[in-house]
Amino acid sequence: MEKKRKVSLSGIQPSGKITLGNYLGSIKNWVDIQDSDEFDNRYCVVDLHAITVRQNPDDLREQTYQLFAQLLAAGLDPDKCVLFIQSHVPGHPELSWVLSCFTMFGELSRMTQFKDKSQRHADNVNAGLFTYPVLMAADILIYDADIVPVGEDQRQHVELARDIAIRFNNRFPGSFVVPEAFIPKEGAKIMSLQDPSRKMSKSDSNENAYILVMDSPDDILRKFKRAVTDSDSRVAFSEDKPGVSNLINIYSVATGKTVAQVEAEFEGKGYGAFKPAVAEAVIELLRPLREKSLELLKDRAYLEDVMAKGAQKARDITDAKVMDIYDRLGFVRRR
Ligand code: ATP
Ligand code: LTN
Repeated sequence: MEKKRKVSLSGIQPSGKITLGNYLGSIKNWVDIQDSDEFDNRYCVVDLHAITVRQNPDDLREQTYQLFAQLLAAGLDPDKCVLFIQSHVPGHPELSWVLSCFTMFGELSRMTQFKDKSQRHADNVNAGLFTYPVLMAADILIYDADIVPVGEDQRQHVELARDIAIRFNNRFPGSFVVPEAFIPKEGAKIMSLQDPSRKMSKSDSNENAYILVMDSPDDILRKFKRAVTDSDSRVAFSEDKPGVSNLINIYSVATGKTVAQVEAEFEGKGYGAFKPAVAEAVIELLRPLREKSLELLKDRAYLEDVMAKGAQKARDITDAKVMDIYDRLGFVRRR
């Protein structure tokens, strides 16, 4: 009998335009995991999560198309992975309700993303923002995912998904696989170019703080030239030089060189040479992605076709899982 492969699942919100941080911290790893051929892969655009903060409907729809095109352009292959839009698969919110009855108020209150976002959106601390991690747990557990490739900031949410799975399994043994976060060593936390103590975030109000995957080469060069660095001009990785360390990290991931190699390459050369080199490496890294995305976006019918096929594959898996969980809970079977 063919051995069952382990499952990798992840999601990304269409809450804006994606940054270099999103690409290096998550999407690039999804593609690497897919290409390693060791896992069954499921990746989704989590539009249900995006409405926990107010979205303009036209923008949300457009951002969803754009993000979907970028995932394909980055190398996700619909023949090798199940790629879909979360709202096309009703099993996710169905399971989310069930899991919310196995999640404690206190657990959700401790989530740092909730605390953070409820401060940033103080006028709209809605229940969805609070139960966001439960829907994320449903995204993960419904596929019996073994690994969840995400950036460092999502570790706490994956831990909660584990706790929920363990609690459910204690009452109904063997219901869910207990997942693990899969966080890359490099690229897991790309920092803001304007304030290297904060992560690069697409919702930053200062557009010089982030590089977008769709930024033009001129914009990328300009933003790196303006990046905040430190008072001396040595290209060296150290805790007291967070600005230049972030640039070294980016250059290292973009070129595949080690930190030591990067330091050696720019020994005695200073930021004047280093910043344009980082920009150049990132421009070349993102160029194929940007060009392919623009091409894919011209053919909406093709994108919609890929979305529909992905959703169908996802529903085949999730409908059966929801039935199994409903049976365990004691619900009368629907026909
Ligand atoms: P927002 O700014 O709207 O909160 P975001 O930029 O944090 O959004 P998400 O959609 O929440 O993006 O995250 C998508 C994925 O990208 C997650 O796996 C997350 O861990 C990863 N990620 C986000 N920002 C970074 C970053 N600066 N460095 C590395 N990974 C990141
Ligand atoms: N919370 C994540 C997005 C997300 C996710 C998921 C990631 C939603 N569902 C399931 C991994 C697995 C974020 O904000 N980046």
